[in-house]
Amino acid sequence: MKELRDVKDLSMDTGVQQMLVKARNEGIDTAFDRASKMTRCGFGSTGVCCKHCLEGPCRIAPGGKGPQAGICGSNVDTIVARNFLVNITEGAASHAEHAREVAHAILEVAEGKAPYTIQDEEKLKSIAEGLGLVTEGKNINQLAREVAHKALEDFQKQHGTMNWLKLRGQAKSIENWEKLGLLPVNAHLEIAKAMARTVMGGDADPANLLLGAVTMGLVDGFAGLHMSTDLQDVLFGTPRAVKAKYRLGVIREEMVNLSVHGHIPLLAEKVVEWAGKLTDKAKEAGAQGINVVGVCCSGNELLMRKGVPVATNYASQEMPILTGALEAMVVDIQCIMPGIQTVASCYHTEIITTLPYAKIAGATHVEFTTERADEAAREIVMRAINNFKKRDPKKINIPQEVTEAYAGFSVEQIVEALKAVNAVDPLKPLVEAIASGEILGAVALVGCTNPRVKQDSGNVALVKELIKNNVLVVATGCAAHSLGKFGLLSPDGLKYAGDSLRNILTVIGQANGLPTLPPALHMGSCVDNSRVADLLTALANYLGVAIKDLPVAGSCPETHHPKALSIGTFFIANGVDVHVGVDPQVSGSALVVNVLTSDKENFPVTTDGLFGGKLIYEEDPVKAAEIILNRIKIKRQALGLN
Ligand code: BF8
Ligand code: SF4
Repeated sequence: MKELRDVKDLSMDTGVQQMLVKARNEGIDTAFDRASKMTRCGFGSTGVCCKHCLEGPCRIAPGGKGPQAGICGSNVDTIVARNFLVNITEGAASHAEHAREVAHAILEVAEGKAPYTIQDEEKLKSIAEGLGLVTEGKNINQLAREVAHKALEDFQKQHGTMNWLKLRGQAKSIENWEKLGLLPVNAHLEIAKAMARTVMGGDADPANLLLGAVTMGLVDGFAGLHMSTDLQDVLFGTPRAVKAKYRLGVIREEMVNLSVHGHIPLLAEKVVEWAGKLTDKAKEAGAQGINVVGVCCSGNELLMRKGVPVATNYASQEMPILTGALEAMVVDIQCIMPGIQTVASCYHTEIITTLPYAKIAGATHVEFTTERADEAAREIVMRAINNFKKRDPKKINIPQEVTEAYAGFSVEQIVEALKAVNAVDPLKPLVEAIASGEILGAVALVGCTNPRVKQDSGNVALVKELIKNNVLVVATGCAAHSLGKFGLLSPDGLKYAGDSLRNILTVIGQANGLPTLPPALHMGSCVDNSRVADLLTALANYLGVAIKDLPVAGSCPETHHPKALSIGTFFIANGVDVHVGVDPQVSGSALVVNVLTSDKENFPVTTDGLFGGKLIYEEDPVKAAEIILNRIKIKRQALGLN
């Protein structure tokens, strides 16, 4: 058995370290300690293990020693490419389901069957127009119904390509995908096709499988990310700048604490609403009120739109329970560790699952449907209130640290902030700063934390290095939470920025009545990487170039989920370099590595050659920043900028 690591090596977050010590003292296993004990499988981690039929598992031995083909004759390139496509499909399916749930909810709202009210009518109208719908003379519900039908068509149509791809894709990117024959028809069809081609006896051409992965990246980007963000903004409002708090210290001893964890805001929003309505019941139970805190991407959704505090990000999702002051954790889907139930069983905390296809054995299940959203949310909040009295005071230990952060930087909010500098031509100051080199380029810090990596360390170190070099940083997902926890979403963090970046952020901030903008702009949850794509599209269109020409990149230093890979594939398809700091499990195939990283000179087919963007795998965040900076400089040169 491997030895447990020092808690200081597991997370940068002192509150998390404090909870890890508590867990060990109480004999409770956490993801961090399970990661220390888990040996990495050499076959799985290089992608060479195939389990696509019962002749296997077949695994290809490295270095040419041992079997070089599976029993069916699949070679290592086919096996690795097939596994990669399965990974991307899992990610895309997660996001497509998310988007479909929201599209379906909008339809129900339009038909008066679900208790939500459309918050951003203007965005609904602009989406409807973008989809080619006639808006004149139609009321909001009629329009919402038609938009929902257009969204649901992206899961049904049999010809052409997805409506949302045409709505949100940049013209030059679409042209390239069409030329390469990569346009997805509908999300469900492509997901089914990917399953069919990766089954035993399906597609055995590694290059073709990798192109299939690109199509799946487009499914993720348009029928996942873009559709989710667009429809969520319609339903819950487009985010505007908010100030909020981060870290485990947001859990309050005197309150009923309820954490919302997962992804789809249909649940999270209703829980917040009902927490507001049931304050009196909490007081009757002896608490001062109800404190909703966010975890992971549901946390991001609530932070962006409502300024709800964030307790923690992915790898440390068990820690809020260990404070002994969390009455309930309500979850929907994606990135929910089953381990939370094991930890909760040692405390009074109730884990509440809500989706029929995402249950956890031992947890309470309160089925959440949009039709009965109010009843379900009320029951969830009441359960939390009823658990308040079951606390064990001896077990309560809440880390005290809290940091402040700004969030809510939708594209609409960014443009509005820029309008304070140039009302007529808002993008001009930004583009000029990039052209002059005052801003070297832009990087989106995205994705996760991973219990195998010292939590937050990669995300924070990489961003410090980038902003020192005057790179504008935007952030999403759990990586944005890392920045929030360590002051990089607050004006304080500007001390790490290079002079010219600091000046520009200060000018824009002051034009908006703030001391300065933070060094990194929080753009939302993982599906809100669509906002990053929208910003790139706006910049590319302004300059009359393709997205691939822009001096920009994406980076996911602490990757953990297949969704991060499918999002990354979407950006590579748009010609954006994507860095991952965790092994993407393809190293067993030189062919797959060469296609994706495009590092080998004169290799016949590369993502860089086809799309203008490539995969960068580097575990050291400082070295990764250097590689990213060099690529940004190359793209600047190609644009004629020095
Ligand atoms: O969709 S950032 S750990 S919670 S996968 Fe998961 Fe990664 Fe967090 Fe959000 Ni995204
Ligand atoms: Fe082995 Fe081929 Fe079956 Fe994979 S599909 S398990 S390589 S026989």
